Amino acid sequence: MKYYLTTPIYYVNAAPHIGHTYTTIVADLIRRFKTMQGFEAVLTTGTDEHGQKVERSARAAGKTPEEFTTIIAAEFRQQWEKLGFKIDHFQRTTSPQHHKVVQGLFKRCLDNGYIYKSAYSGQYCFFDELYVSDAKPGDPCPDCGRPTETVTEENLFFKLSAFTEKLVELHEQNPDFLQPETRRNEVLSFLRQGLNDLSISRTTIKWGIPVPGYAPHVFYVWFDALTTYMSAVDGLDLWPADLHLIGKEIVRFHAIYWPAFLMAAGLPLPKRIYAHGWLLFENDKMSKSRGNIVRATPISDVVGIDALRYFLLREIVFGQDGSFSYDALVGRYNSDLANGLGNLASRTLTMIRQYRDGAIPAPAGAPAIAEQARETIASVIAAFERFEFSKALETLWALLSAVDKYIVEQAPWKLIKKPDAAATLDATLYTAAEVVRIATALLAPVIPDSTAKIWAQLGMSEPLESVRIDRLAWGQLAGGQKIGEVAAVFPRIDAGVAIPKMQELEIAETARQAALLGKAPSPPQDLIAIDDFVKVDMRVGVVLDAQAVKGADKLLHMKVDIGEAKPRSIVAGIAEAYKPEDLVGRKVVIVANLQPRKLRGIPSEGMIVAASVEGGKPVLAGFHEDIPVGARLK
Ligand code: ME8
Repeated sequence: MKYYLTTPIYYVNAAPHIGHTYTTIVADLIRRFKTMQGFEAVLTTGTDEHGQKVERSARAAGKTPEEFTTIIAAEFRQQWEKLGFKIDHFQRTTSPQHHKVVQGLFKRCLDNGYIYKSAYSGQYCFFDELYVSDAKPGDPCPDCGRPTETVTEENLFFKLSAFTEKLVELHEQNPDFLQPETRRNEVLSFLRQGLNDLSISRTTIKWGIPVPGYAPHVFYVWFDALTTYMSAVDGLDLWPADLHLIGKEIVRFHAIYWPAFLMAAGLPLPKRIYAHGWLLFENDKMSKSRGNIVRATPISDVVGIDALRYFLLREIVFGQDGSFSYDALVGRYNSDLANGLGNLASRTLTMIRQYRDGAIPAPAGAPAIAEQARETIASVIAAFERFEFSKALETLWALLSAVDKYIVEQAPWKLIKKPDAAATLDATLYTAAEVVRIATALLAPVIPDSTAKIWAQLGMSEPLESVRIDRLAWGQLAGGQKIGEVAAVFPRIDAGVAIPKMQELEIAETARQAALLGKAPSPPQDLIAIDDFVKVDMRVGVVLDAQAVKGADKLLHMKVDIGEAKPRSIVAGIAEAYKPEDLVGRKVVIVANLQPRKLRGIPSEGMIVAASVEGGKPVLAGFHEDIPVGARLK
């Protein structure tokens, strides 16, 4: 039985970052999981290479669109290879075979009467030579900020409006077609407002697939891009896809346009679309413009791809937005992988080596643990099926904790000293080893490299990838099996060393990718180390008294209590923004370890912290919640 799944095909006007990696990790996980369930699982990803923006990026890089797209497509492909993803088809929209399939799909829609010619009016930025979709007359160009102008050209239109009812029916009758539920509700409420027809060609753009019989029209990006899912497996009997994995911002294209195109062409629809949330970086949305994008390879170079895979899948509830941070990544790794699974595996195997000469004892297990393991197998598989990865991992770790506790209670190191406790010791070691085996098999789709190592240490002869996860049962670990060499699979990570290293590699990787895109690297920021920051002693203070300073319009002289024996005398240039009487009793922030100086003859023993914009008045820093005087800012 086949299981065909896809990721979005990524735009080549940016190089791969952790957001693209996130979707691809999940796709790789599902592919591995389905394979372990006995499916012939096939994964397609690729690159979206046409359109005006790509044409412009190529020009900016001093390359032809062909040269430019080839470089960036190769970059995506190499990254996925380096990260160990099992990709079956990497489809580029510039491949001639893809062109043929797009043109074929168009022909079917045309023959079925769903295509017509009409005038298209849209907002256009002449400076950037770019159509700005969803803009109104006069709206600024999102790239350069110049006002857009309305232009009219003849386009080919797709009769999307004819599919409103059918699409409502599709989503109403198949709640699984689009998940999670929130996305489905959004799409249904959008559909119920009715759909407009869709322009699917352009004559102003050169870099695209020619519309057959309508030169000089080329396909507008989405008709071209979505068809990749079919063109990648053309003639392989894999359509319809079982799953399209996407990010939530492209739901409309996948859950409305794509099924409508396929309905118009009389072709089967994909079975399921799952739209996940966004990855935020330290609580801010990752985006190119914010410059807060992180790349996966510097992380995998330092802590390994499995650390990143585990973190993203455990920390983020799949479907919702979630944050990435280096601290959280290292924290999760140390607590769950190094101390959790890694420690359990090495402790168990070391005891088998020491107490039983490296041979797994005969099957006999603690009934309570065996029962929990049986339930865990069922619920982890069910959670994977529902794409509830964090829940699956949480359930599995509950089993690992139960075994840890069980080992401590049984205390094999004491049992070994009691001649009549041999059977109990055997049962204890078997129970622990069997849980390690089961956990390793269940985790293989999530952390394939590390589980393969643990599998080898357990002495298993069957390759891990060929284990049938759906036939996993308690008691399959063979007694007498000789374990392999024991080594730590998840050595503890020192955050103080690993995080700066990842950040350093990230800077180098950003520069390398910028060069690839033909962009000048952004000027290096003057970053300070945490040690520099902690030198600044900032304290919460309360203003006890404030007076104007004679002959100085801007200055106020304050007495500020910062929790010391004597209030500080502070002179600050805030008189234009604050009246002295309004300041008394107010909590403020003071830099307490500045060298004292005199202003207009008055000693100033610190600085009051305020923010201002160029030419604007200062605004004092303060707090929404109460905080005692003297508290230090960190
Ligand atoms: O939209 N968090 O390509 P794209 C989570 N070419 N996922 C993210 C992410 C983030 N911060 N950033 C990117 C396109 N992604 C079109 C798709 S499909 C026929 C055409 C992932 O390069 C996520 O899967 O902008 C998102 O949908 C996709 O990358 C967008 O990639």
